[in-house]
Amino acid sequence: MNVWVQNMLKKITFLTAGESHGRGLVGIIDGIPSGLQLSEHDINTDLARRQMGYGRGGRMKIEVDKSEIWSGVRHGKTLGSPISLLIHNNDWENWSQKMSVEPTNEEIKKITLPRPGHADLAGVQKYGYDDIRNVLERSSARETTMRVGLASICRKLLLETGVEVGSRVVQIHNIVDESPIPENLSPSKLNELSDESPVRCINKEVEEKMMFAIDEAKKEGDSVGGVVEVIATGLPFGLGAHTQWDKKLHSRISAAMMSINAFKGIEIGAGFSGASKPGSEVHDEIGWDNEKYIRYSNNAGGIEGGMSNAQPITLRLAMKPIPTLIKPLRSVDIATKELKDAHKERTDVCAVPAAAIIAESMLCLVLVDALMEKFGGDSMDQLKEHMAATAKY
Ligand code: EPS
Repeated sequence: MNVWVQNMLKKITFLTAGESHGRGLVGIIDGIPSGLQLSEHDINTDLARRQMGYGRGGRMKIEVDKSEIWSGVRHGKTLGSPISLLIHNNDWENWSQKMSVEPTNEEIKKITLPRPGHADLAGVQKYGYDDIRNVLERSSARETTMRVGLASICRKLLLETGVEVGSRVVQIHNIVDESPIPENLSPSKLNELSDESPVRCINKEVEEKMMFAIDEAKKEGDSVGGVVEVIATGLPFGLGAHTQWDKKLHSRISAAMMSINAFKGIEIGAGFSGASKPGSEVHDEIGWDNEKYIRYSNNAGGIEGGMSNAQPITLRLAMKPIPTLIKPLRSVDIATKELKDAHKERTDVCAVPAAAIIAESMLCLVLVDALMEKFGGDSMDQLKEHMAATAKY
């Protein structure tokens, strides 16, 4: 790679391809060490989690996302070579003409009414298209399916090194779950609880209100956003570095998170609430328990000076409401310049629960990258030996 190209990932590389209503999704991840046990089932478990959630539209009834491993794994273990995945779109059979690779004689209606908040208008202006479909197919959150697929490989690696990543939904529209994550609940246990909830909220009273808010939005032809919380535990000191802007762990995590469709904000630890407090109330005091350093709080969210500090990493991510509205906003026809309502089609009212899984996935990718950067190793055994020899907790 050109050394002048700054990449927020240092040791692993991944790429996804695929249009929302094309044949399917393709993904490659490179840099995963050899000897990691991996099956299609591992990947499909996370894909199924991403498909859940109250407020999804008709599409998720059509798709049953299953990944095929095309390379990089032999007899159930990674080879250290690029791992490639393929996920078919079931919906493709309904779109084979509209999304045909070859020119088609069928008349395909162009989409000319850009949706405010979507990639539509900026995309057609940028590429010079007269059909918004050429933009919306790739800007669709369908693409995140493959990110979750590839990241599930990272999640497996993390679990083998004692790192767990979990999430929950803490806000949908204006309904907020103020309760903290119960003490001593591991991220995996948190996921078990959240996955049982249609909105991934672990507070039953709030869950009901969140579902009601989604129902109300649906009745109004509207959409709602929300906030997800992501947590990672079991990390050693020193992932990331304070020495350069792109080496800082929180800049790498933030870049990954802000790449998720409709994500508009990130808080690390106390986040924005810290801005209005004095330093004495924000910074986490240091203690010693005769074996290791302890902290009396975790307002830093597990990262100080751009490095992990062996505390849980805690993040909150804000997702805006989905821009496709059944009761559309005002727009302009890009063909005629007439004032008209924006394009509407089948859509989700709320995708916040699914977005929590995508946020977990992006964190898994960044954490594996940072782990490989610090400890290295061509095989899982080497990585674990390096960690056993030098990791401090
Ligand atoms: C999306 C629109 C909907 C969503 C889709 C994202 O799809 P469709 O246009 O086929 O109804 O369901 O999300 C997914 C397909 C997915 O897998 O998450 C959009 O426009 O972003």
